[in-house]
Amino acid sequence: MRPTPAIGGSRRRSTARRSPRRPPALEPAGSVARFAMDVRHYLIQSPRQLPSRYLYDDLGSVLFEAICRLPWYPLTRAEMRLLARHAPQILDRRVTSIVELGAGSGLKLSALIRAAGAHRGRLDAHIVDVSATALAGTRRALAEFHDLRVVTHETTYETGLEALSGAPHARGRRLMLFLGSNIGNFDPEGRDRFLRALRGPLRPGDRLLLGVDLVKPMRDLMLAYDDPLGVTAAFNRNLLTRINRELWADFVLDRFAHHVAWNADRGRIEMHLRSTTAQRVVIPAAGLDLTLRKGETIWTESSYKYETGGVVDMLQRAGFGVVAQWTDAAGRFALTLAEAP
Ligand code: AVI
Repeated sequence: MRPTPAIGGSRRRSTARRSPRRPPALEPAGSVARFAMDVRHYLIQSPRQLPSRYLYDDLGSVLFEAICRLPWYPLTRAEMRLLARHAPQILDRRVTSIVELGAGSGLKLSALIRAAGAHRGRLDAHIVDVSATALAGTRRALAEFHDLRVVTHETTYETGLEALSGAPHARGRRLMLFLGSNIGNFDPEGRDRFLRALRGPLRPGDRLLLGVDLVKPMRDLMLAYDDPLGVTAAFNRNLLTRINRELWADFVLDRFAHHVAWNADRGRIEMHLRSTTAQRVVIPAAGLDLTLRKGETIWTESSYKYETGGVVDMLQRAGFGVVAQWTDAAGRFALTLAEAP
């Protein structure tokens, strides 16, 4: 499961509020009532939008795993290679506890542990994810390491971080992992807030490993988010299937096109669903009856891309010192190891 980012600022041509106030969080994240409340809140914004965290129902999570294998989405493979190459430095014997936020399939953590080999010592691993399916997959991926104690936390990052700040911390270094460029799905304000929250439970000497996708030629970015196989389009449109299923809506999928744009001013890829015709959509469980114009879009995700220096700056602003930064040979992706001073 991915992070729970707020939707980013509005598009320039819009007169919309930049960061719509979130609806009150009376319902636990993950409940259908909360989903209904968020769908209502965000779909009546201008421009219309939906929080990207809802892309990851069971099918959405599988589609995302498929995206990670696409030749046009090199991020995951680049990150895996960097993790394997630098594992001995990342995971030396001083690390006694790992916290991974949003582990997905657990394959990255298992690759890191395997590559660290004899350089590592005994470890506890705390995995925080809202998806029970993702946590089960992570447990399976980590089962081969008999000396690893795995504790799963089925909750949001925020609640997981709060729990960890109160938890007793064994001697040794805590290493927090926030990989896959999940940070890219936060708007800049939310990102800075979240990095400060990550810093919160860390003691001096504890570390954060942050995986971030870098700015690259626009053609590569467009292919990564609008792949020729249409997997990303399916991932995007599946959100409408989810709303139909969970909130009894009547979205007709083939009346919405996957639309991707590179917003150079803000340094982000935007994913939208564009209404291909004038149409009415009813979402009974969200109390919505919408009239969409032909060409009107629903903004479903922002994916910010960074320069290596920008990553260092954002970590320093959040109270970290940078220990090391590695990029792949093509300069498309960066892993940054930061430390709480
Ligand atoms: C999870 N997140 C970092 C992915 C990204 O690249 O923003 C989600 C994704 N959206 C479309 N393709 C992949």
